[in-house]
Amino acid sequence: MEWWKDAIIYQIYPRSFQDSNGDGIGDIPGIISRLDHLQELGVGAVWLSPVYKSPNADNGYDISDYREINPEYGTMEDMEQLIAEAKSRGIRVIMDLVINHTSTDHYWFRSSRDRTSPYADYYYWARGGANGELPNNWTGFFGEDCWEFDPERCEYYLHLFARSQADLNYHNPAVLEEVKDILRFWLEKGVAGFRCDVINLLWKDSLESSKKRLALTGLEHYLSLEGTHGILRQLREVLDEYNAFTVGETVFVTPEMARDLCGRDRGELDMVFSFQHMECDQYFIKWFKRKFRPQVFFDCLVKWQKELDWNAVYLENHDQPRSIPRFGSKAYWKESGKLLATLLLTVRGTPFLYQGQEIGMMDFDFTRLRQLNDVESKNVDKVLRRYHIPRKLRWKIIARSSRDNARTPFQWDGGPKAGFTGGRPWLGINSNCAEINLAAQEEDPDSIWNWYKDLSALRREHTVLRQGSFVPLETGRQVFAYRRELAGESMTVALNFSGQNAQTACRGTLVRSNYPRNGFDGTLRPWEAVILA
Ligand code: TEU
Ligand code: CA
Repeated sequence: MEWWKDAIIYQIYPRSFQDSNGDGIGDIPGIISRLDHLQELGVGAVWLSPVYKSPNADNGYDISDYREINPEYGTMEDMEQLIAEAKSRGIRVIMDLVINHTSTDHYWFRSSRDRTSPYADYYYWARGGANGELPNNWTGFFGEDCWEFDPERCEYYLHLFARSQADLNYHNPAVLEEVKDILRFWLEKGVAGFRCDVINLLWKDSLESSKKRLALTGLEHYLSLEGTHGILRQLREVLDEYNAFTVGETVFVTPEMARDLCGRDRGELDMVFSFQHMECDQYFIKWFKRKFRPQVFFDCLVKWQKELDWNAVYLENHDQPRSIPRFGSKAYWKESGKLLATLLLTVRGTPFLYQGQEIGMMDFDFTRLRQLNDVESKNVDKVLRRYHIPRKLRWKIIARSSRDNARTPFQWDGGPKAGFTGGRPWLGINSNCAEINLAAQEEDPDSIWNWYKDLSALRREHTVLRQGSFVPLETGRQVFAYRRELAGESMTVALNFSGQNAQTACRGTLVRSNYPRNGFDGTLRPWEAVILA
């Protein structure tokens, strides 16, 4: 059995986890000081969002040196110490691998501006039209054009994300060799694997214009193409030398595409992050929100459970708003937080838990754009302004979907700086930290934190919760129920995604409920989660 089928993986957004030196920025020594917290939670691995050298246009997803630690996060010695100290607690370290693009500060890019340099073809360079037209009509992920003119080279370069994130050109085999070396560098240091950023976009088949779309015109020229599969198989050869693990972040992936990316016989990735269940409250892209429909969500989860034998499961990450206000209920904060925990830790697959989720952290309480840091939110504001959308509406659209919702500092205690820093935090701390914080929840046996710890232990105790098959039972308007089965043992989970009582046909001996009760008769209280044997 692969270790990652037994583990819970915890995502750390280093900037917001724990500051150790009072500069207001989370760092690696801060992470080391909190390893006991992760051990208590029973996690088998941590995935670190990027800690490489970066000018932070996109908080580390714009890398300027893959072999250096960004000084604000610490030193290479700190990183080595983190790997060692985590290991001594049975925790593996997974790095974020961002290889679709580099920062325009990377020396590859700087050299690439010179057409005679060995790096000249490391990126997608193209000429525009005679009348100042861009090389093609593609549009980027962050709401801006995806071409930028470089006065030195007198050509445009492609950037699917921010202007300072230039896409690497994998038609040039030297680029892949560079990436392999980077993999070896980190695997030699003892990291267990990689979370591969937008990995299904690597290969662009041509730079031709496409049919105009509402968003992301050009997508069909780079979404999960054969060229990408070839690259992944070559990377796998390096990864296999170290028995390393990979999870791909794969935007717009369908189950069919996912099977080609992480099927056991493919020799590519081990699992992928699907986005489909995160799209149940939106029209096409996240800026067009609609009411969350639980049944659509359940059906989507069931579809993925059926179509893939194994995959990553998640409800939060650093790009998504928090899960309780989104899929749960503010009024039933504690109950719905525990219900979502139950879902995450009892469906089949490897659960990924995002920092703060284990204490039920909520979306930010900012009231104006000025308080945000996210490059995506700022770009989208510019676009909306271009369409003369009034300020109030712009803010409403951005506040609901901004990635900064999940990026506010971790709330360790109820103090004014939440135990995150002694200085001025890089991003505002949620004022609810007086009520929602780890210290308070440690004291309270009935807290979300203790529920996570308890379920994590339950999962370790019962093989059926990790390895058992998934049998869907009910996907109604309120109730999601399923059974896990393994060699005669079985466990049933029933979840009420509503603020009203609900009926389920599930019966059995009560193992857990997020309400105090002795037995179970089929009536679920508001946002109740039960596990039955
Ligand atoms: O995200 C890729 C991605 O397509 C989206 O999640 C995106 O961030 C946005 O929410 C679309 O509306 C990955 C990283 O997770 C993200 O933090 C980076 O900004 C992005 O790639 C570029 O590296
Ligand atoms: Ca710091």
